[in-house]
Amino acid sequence: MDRREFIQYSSMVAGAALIARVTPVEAREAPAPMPHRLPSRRSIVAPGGQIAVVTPNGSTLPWNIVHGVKVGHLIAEPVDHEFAPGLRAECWGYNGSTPGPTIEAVEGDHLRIYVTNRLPEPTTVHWHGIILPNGMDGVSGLTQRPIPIGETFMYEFTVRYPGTFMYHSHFDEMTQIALGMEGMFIVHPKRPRGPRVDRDFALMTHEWRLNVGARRPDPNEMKDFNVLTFNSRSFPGTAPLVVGRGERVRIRLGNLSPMDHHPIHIHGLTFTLTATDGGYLSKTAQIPETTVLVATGSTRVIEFIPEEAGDWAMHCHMTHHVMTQMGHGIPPMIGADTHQLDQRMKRIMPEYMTMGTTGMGNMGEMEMPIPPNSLPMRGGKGPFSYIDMGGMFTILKVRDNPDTADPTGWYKHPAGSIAGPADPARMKADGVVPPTKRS
Ligand SMILES: [Cu+2]
Repeated sequence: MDRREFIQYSSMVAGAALIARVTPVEAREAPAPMPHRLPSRRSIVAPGGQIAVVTPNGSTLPWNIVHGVKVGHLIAEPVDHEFAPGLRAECWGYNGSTPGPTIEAVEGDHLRIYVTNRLPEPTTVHWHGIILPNGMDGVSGLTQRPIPIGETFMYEFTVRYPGTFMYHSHFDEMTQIALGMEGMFIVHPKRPRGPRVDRDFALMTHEWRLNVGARRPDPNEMKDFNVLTFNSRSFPGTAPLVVGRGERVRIRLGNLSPMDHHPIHIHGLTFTLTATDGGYLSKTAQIPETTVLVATGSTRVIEFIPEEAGDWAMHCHMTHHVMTQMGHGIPPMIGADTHQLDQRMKRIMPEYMTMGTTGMGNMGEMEMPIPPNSLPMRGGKGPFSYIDMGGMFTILKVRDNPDTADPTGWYKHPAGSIAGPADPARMKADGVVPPTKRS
């Protein structure tokens, strides 16, 4: 790194000023979202035509059926994880991923799950929300001794109640959960509850502290999380959810963030809360909402039937949870007079300019000189301009032909249905007087 680069990096990281070479976003193609790993057919996995749960950017734990017992194997291990193109980190997870594979069973199943510990310290697995014999609950020290490094323990229990649950480490929780040791645990009912759904998704919310340029998330962080994720992916690394207009869609949200709840908001529709980790809500208790608060340590299940096709935003509504790494720890510059600073800086760096004095809306699309292995302030490329949100953000793609739609393609809007510049004649006719332009 030469002196000029050093000044640029340190200015940004230390927050002395916001610096950019002014290059429009077109010069640097934003990575396309990951293709959606939808099964080609929606497979039936439980009685009454209940379909398999899809875990965007994730997978499902395979079972071996041995004398009627569903046998699975989780390997707790370090994972070289990609949050989004351009940002990788050394996380911990199960079977090569964080979150680990989604466990999917049917009410009444007898499960035998082996857990092999390939971490550099002991671990356990807690089956969060499942009612089972106490000795299978996975709490280190309280209900079992921790699984030593290199050993395999066996958990065995019957899933007596259906619902949307989770699993996670219960040894050195602060470290192991913060580094990604979590997964969804779904038990389909023997007798379907409510109307059949056409799509069923599982999304886990999480928050991480990954210092800019670092490779290891910091599990000691208590407040200032700078990588926010759905299924451990940050937009534009999140796979979109492709659904059909008029289909009934279920999304199972689980939150094992170290510290925060997440109000998850979906545009273009209203949904109803149909279940929590404690059970199903009766029809009269199913609250219609557009935002559902998912507390840490809980799950929330929502269902909806989208009536408007389009590309709809789905995101945490905490504004700092739709930012990425470089959006944290920067100084407020709005309204600052940086005239003198700019002149002085230009003597040593001719391309220098201060940013952010009129707001920060343009920051994402500027080509900031960011350190290797980091995400820019926010967002990714959209069909009209830069999408100003990143982090815990994904896109619900409502299509008339969801099974053949290109998950990376954008919605084609019918003519005349996009907001655009107002026609002065129309404004005049409507009695809208534009304010006099200030110079
Ligand atoms: Cu959030």
